[in-house]
Amino acid sequence: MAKPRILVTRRWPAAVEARLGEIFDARLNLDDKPMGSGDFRAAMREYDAILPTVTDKIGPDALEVERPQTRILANYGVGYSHVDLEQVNRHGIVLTNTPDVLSECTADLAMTLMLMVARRAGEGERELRAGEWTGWRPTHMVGTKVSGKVLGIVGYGRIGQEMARRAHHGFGMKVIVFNRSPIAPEVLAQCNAVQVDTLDDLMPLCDFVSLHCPGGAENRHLINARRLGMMRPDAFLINTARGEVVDEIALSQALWFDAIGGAALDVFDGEPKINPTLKDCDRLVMLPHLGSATREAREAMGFRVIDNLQDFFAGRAPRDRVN
Ligand code: 8YV
Repeated sequence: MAKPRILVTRRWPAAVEARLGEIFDARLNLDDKPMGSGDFRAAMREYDAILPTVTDKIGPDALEVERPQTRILANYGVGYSHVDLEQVNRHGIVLTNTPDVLSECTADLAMTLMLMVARRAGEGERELRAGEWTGWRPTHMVGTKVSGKVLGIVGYGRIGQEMARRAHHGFGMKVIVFNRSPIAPEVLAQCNAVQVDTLDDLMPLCDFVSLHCPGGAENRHLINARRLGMMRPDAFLINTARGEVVDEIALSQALWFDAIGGAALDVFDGEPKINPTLKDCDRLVMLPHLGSATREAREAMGFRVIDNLQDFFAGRAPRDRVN
């Protein structure tokens, strides 16, 4: 039987690419550039499976193909708000993602951001490298203590729970949770967490608010001017979820006017373009979407995609099917 033809839209870790080449008739995008909708439509006519990432905007244009050859989109990543699910379903295409394998690393990065913004690590490194450090003094670059503070977690899925574990067991933080559906008491009890009914209940209670919910239309600007206004003036916002969850203009205004203590972002609306209003903000840490960027997570994500494809082409239900 002929091997399934698959298109990998970006470069992946070498070990995963090698394995893909053994199992499938794999075409790698050697340019490693994001695909446009025209290229995506052409690929839909040609490949049995496409393996996209967050940089492939798979909207209605990209999917406007009569009777596509593609039967499965095996996304490299857990979030899939870049895929138009309605159109994918209309074509009867299966969509899978890669949960679990990146949860720890993404939570590690959210902790990194929380510590960086509270302890002014980015500012400190910039000052030192610029040769502007004049030496130790009691009032130099004084930040905010993290240990023992109140952390609000928005979205208590796998990554949110990993964040809670680190914050509670490692840093003695008190964890408050907002999640659309109720979380089982035994799961909350693992971190002595308390679930509140609404996001409005959570915002004013926290020293840190960390976002771990999905992106997409439903959560667009969940953190808006009104909710930023509910935060304590010394509180910090952390986003490792999706850029669109935060109204970035409202956030830059909150930072300019000292309405909140600071923010740390790993994801941006319309990334890799950065809203210019953010670039001028002090007390803002920005990283280039590094949540899952460890050797371990990126390899595990790739092998998880392979598991899903092997199940699919063997006629079994892929474990990470999302539609
Ligand atoms: C991925 C992510 O690396 O998995 C996700 O949802 O945000 C990232 O960590 C990226 O999306 C690649 O598709």
